Amino acid sequence: MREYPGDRVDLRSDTVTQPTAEMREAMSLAIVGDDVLGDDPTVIELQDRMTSLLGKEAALFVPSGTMCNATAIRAQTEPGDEIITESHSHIYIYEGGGFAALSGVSVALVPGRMGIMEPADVAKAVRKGDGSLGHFPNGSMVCVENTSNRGGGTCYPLQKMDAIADVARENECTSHIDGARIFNASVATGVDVSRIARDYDSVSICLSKGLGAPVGSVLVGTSEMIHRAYRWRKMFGGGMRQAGVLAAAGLFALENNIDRLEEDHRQARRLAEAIEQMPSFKVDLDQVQTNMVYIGCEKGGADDLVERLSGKGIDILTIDDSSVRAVTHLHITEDDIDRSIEAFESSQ
Ligand code: TLP
Repeated sequence: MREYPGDRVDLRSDTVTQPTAEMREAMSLAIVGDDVLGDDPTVIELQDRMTSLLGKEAALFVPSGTMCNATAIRAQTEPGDEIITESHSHIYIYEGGGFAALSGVSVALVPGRMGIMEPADVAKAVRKGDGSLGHFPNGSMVCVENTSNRGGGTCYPLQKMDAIADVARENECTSHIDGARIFNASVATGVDVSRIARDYDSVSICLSKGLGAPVGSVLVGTSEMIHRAYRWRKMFGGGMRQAGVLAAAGLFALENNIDRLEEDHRQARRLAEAIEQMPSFKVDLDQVQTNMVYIGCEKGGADDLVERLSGKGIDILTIDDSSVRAVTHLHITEDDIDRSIEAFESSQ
């Protein structure tokens, strides 16, 4: 389905999706109020819907995935605490160090294989202030990213999710899922989102990635945590007024765009399998579990590859000097994948 202007194939991210005509119609019909005053019925409906989908007590609509994680961290830690997360997690790599600046916490990094942490490694990384003669920060929150973006769009096996939540609980830590793409994980593994999140205190979910809404994320968790998060959202500048226009896009996305993620996964797999055959590029097919394809190229060659593909109408993203990323989403057609394969082929 190509619903954006131009004929470029934009594989930089699933964040590039534009609202379709039907989604725009739903947005234009939204009944709105003032969400800071708590009376926007469409925002309330979206929060209620997410609460029930995730099997939690309450939810909060926020402008971005980054603010969703930041709010979750601020609401569940104290300055001087430490969060525990995977060494390539979005929270650590791509959120501007917000955990330190906005919450005053340090970070304990856990190694991952394809972005997936082992429960035993998480346990090893938890340090407690008590009993350390005041030496250690207080490890108080475990953050798990599912799917793992830098891991390649990989999914946590359910039993690992459960075991990490157990480790968190045993160590008196709260547990958080950066579930920017938790619906991709659910569709790929066949496990309901509420089951994936069952043992976790909080989950942040993006509507503006594969689900196709233009803006918005939702934080879910206990009523008590959401009550605290509400105040932090305000302080971080994320209190929005007639936000129902955006929430309507989110509701439309939940109604129409979850099952179709399977299509994105299939397209990513097709692209990955074709590129894997090309001698100049490296793709680890084990990593390709959802809508992402990480591609290795020669050292120092990533920018050059991005430029060559760009000249052929294909946009991808540089990750580091020897790797790039392509992400499928609801605007990418079979034909776009054929064009992309040809462009990679002729850019070797
Ligand atoms: N990820 C973006 C970039 O920031 C890298 C992308 O193109 O993939 N958690 C995860 C796992 C994410 O991948 C992202 C966005 C976020 C949080 C933040 O969401 P936004 O962009 O809404 O702040």
